[in-house]
Amino acid sequence: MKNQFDLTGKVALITGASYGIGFAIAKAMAGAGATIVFNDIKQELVDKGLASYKEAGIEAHGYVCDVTDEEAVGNLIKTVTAEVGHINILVNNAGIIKRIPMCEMSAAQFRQVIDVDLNAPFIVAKAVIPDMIEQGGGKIINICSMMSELGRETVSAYAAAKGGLKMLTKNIASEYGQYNIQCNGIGPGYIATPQTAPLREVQPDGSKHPFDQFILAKTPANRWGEAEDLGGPAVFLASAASDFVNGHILYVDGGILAYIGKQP
Ligand code: NAP
Ligand code: GCO
Repeated sequence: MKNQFDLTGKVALITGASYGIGFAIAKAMAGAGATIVFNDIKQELVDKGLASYKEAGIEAHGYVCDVTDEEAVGNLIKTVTAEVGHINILVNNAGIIKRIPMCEMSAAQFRQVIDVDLNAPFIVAKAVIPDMIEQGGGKIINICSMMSELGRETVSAYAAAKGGLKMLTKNIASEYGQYNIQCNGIGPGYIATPQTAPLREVQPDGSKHPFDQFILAKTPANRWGEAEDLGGPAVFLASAASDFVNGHILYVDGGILAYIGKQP
């Protein structure tokens, strides 16, 4: 039987994938046979990423590109298509968070988060879709969040962006499904990466950060996720195994969204 999860011959562009979730997804896709292309905002991060891929035995192609810059993204897609090949899989992974109480947040700070977490996935998706249509199809995976569904103190811009990204996902699926393009989201739970490091810092007295304890209590799996937990779901959504899955958000959260919380 043909392996439905095989990505041999596919080119995958994963944004912001020098480390963290993007890197883990790229590693899983490379394991399934895909050629990996990634970008990051600075040359030093691309170099760091290239070294990590090499260490993992992966021959990745790294480029400097700010995903919020429409012209730079257009040039990136042209360059990748010429140097590596047609992009079959796009993972909109690059993202930022600002944890600031809403009434203390400036409009400029709010816009910056929306720009990276919502406008950029639109910019990159729209840059790859025409060629995917010409190639007969493609896969787009948007990295959403628990905050695509839930709110909490200090993350108004992030929640607005990730909620918007969920709906952009559904809209891309609706608009381009007829061209054999599947656009789905992955909603990671709380994953141990640099982005969440401030929430896991050990306290001066050696105890766990209160937020760390809060997340463990909210997660039936009773642990933080590892970036590697997202590899399998990403390969599924990038492969023929998910050819009739479209506009879906796959939450990979150890059960957070299913759980009312620990009884007192
Ligand atoms: P991370 O460790 O902060 O990595 C994000 C990457 O995106 C970094 O390499 C970052 O570069 C890059 N990036 C930021 N702005 C960019 C831009 N304008 N252009 C190009 N690259 C840019 O984050 P992560 O935890 O791996 O998260 C990856 C994605 O998953 C994000 O979309 C995040 O919101 C989402 N997510 C994370 C969690 C979690 O618990 N960690 C949960 C749900 C969803 P710099 O280092 O220069 O900033
Ligand atoms: C926060 C966290 C979250 C996670 C993630 C959850 O401050 O609440 O950073 O937003 O990063 O997106 O899925």
